[in-house]
Amino acid sequence: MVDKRQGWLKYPFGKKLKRLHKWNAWVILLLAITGIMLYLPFLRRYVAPFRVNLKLVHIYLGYVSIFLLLLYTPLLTKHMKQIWKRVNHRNNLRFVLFIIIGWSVSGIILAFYRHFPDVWSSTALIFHDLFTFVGIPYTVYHAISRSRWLKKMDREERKTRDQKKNLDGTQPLAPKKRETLMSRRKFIRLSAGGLLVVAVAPFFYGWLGRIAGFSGESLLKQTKRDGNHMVPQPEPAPGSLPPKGGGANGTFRMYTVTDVPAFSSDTWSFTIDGLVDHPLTFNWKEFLNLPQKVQVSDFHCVTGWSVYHVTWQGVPLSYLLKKAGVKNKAKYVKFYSGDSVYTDTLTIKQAHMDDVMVAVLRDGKPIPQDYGGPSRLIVPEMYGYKSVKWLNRMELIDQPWTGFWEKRGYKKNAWYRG
Ligand SMILES: Nc1nc2c(c(=O)[nH]1)N[C@H]1C(S)=C(S)[C@@H](COP(=O)(O)O)O[C@H]1N2
Ligand SMILES: [Mo]
Repeated sequence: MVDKRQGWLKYPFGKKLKRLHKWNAWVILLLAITGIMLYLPFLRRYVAPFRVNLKLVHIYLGYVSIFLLLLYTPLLTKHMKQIWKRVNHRNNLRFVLFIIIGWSVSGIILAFYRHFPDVWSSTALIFHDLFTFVGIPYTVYHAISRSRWLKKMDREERKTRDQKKNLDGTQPLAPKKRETLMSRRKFIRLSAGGLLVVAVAPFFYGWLGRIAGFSGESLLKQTKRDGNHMVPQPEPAPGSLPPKGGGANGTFRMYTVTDVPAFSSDTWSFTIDGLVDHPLTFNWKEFLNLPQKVQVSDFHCVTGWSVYHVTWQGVPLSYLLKKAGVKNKAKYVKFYSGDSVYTDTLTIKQAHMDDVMVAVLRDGKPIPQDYGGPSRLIVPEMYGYKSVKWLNRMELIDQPWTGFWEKRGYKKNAWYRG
């Protein structure tokens, strides 16, 4: 009988495995490249113009990877049986499957973050990172240790040694002793593994530090490293220290699309201008003398992470708007960052929401320079990209203005649930 099946179905088992292995290698490589580009903090500003599309590509590659996994599933049992006796291969397969399934599950939660509780996506993001920190070095190691040239080197080394021995008239080596002949390959494998661990360790340490909320340096050192020199420091109001929210639960991922700007109370100023009755400029001391409020709120970023019960202290935006006197013509508030690049807007109505403020204290402490200190906008009802860091100017305008991330594809509708 003629086999009428076409393409994939017609392939013999071995060929299917080989094909899947090759495709999987390519997809994982592309996922790694796009994923690392999305992750690395110092690439953020360069990736910004195409970040939204890059993320889409990463997600679609993820679907391809899941599709390959589905094609592989019917072959799994036979494949396992085939390699059962080779412990290394067996463990490799198990580990690779574990990583790919981990990537897939956490990836799907992240891709559909709006449909899951936010705790899911922030947890999924941590696992997605974690699987990457283990999976990528392992894959690279796997590629090196199983590479053709290493196998070839191994074979040639063995051949020459065997030949030598035979010329001497001695017996070929017993299989057990052969192990020692692999020293060169083993050496390369070990050093490759070592180098990989050394290369990834600092990134992992940085990540772990940020996730677990330790950064390998004491709070005192951190404060000293802080490039802002603001005198005096804001006075914590009751409820701010100790934070009435009990202290933030979760960690902020430090995001910036510029170098982190530094400020000093000698030169820092805060301006409200545009369509207002009284344009205002405050120096640091004057700004701190404005009435402040303490508030507890959650903070959500579209990349999947959330921080809960953050206690903020700052000047309510509605107070600033009232003081400057918003003209009837004004429709939007445009926010400027002291990094001179980042901007965003709110409608006048949104800007009057109760919990929108220019924060100066986070959990009772001055906002660190990296996280927008000395003063940042907080819009808890919306995704984090509205919360402009290093905020030092508000302009009242009558024409719409598209903010930094909205210009680059983020949704104009930034409502967290809505
Ligand atoms: N000036 C400035 N403000 C910014 C950003 C930025 O890159 N530059 N990133 C925004 C985004 S997308 C988020 S999620 C939050 C992150 O705040 P964090 O760096 O304190 O975690 O800041 C927002 N404000
Ligand atoms: Mo964000």
